[in-house]
Amino acid sequence: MEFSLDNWNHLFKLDPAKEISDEDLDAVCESGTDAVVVGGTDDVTLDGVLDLLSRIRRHTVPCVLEISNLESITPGFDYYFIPMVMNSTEKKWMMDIQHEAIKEYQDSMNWDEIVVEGYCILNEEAKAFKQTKCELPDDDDVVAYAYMAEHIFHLPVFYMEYSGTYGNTELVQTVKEQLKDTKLVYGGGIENSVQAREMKEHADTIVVGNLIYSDIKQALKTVNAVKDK
Ligand code: 1GP
Repeated sequence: MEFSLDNWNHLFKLDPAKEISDEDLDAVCESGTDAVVVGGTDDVTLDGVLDLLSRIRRHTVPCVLEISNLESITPGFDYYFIPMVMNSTEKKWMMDIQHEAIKEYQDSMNWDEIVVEGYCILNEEAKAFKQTKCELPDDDDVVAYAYMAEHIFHLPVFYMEYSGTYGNTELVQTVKEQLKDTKLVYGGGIENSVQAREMKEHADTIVVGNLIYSDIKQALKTVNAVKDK
């Protein structure tokens, strides 16, 4: 059976290009989060990914690689997330790099461990937005992308990516109302438990990234904020 995010409410995302102390990394892994995702945009190298993998592996928390580039793919993770950037203006980010990856890795791909994410990047300032040459969709566009993720591509996940800025809760709610089988993941700018709880009202799963590096104490509190619900 293909893996689904059914019971995952909270994820921490660690960036292989950023430094994290053992103490903070241990706290993240032991926080009660549902999984730790390794993923980033700039300077994601195999060395950086392997370093985080080996350190996270000292703990029992599930460990996910969100694939940024072909060079940094490695075995050893529990799950692999494959983004397809739906609002990119270049086919490359929706289709071609995934195609390239399939040609190279098809024989070793285990679909019990793979989740394809329909990404919609909604912060123009985000590195990923610029790198993947995205176009900022209006609200109706976003809802239509969500519809396409579910009904055309049958993707298990639609990811509203506001990386670096807190998103529009009303739009997250509207998108959630649109989706039936496809899970809604929200990520971006969560700075405290109130925001974590607010986004979790609508999204199935929330992702906390930057806050780990800017305020670890607040980051850790977002786990229980979401689990209490
Ligand atoms: C980034 O969606 C995640 O891919 C989380 O965003 O880093 O802004 O928390 P932040």
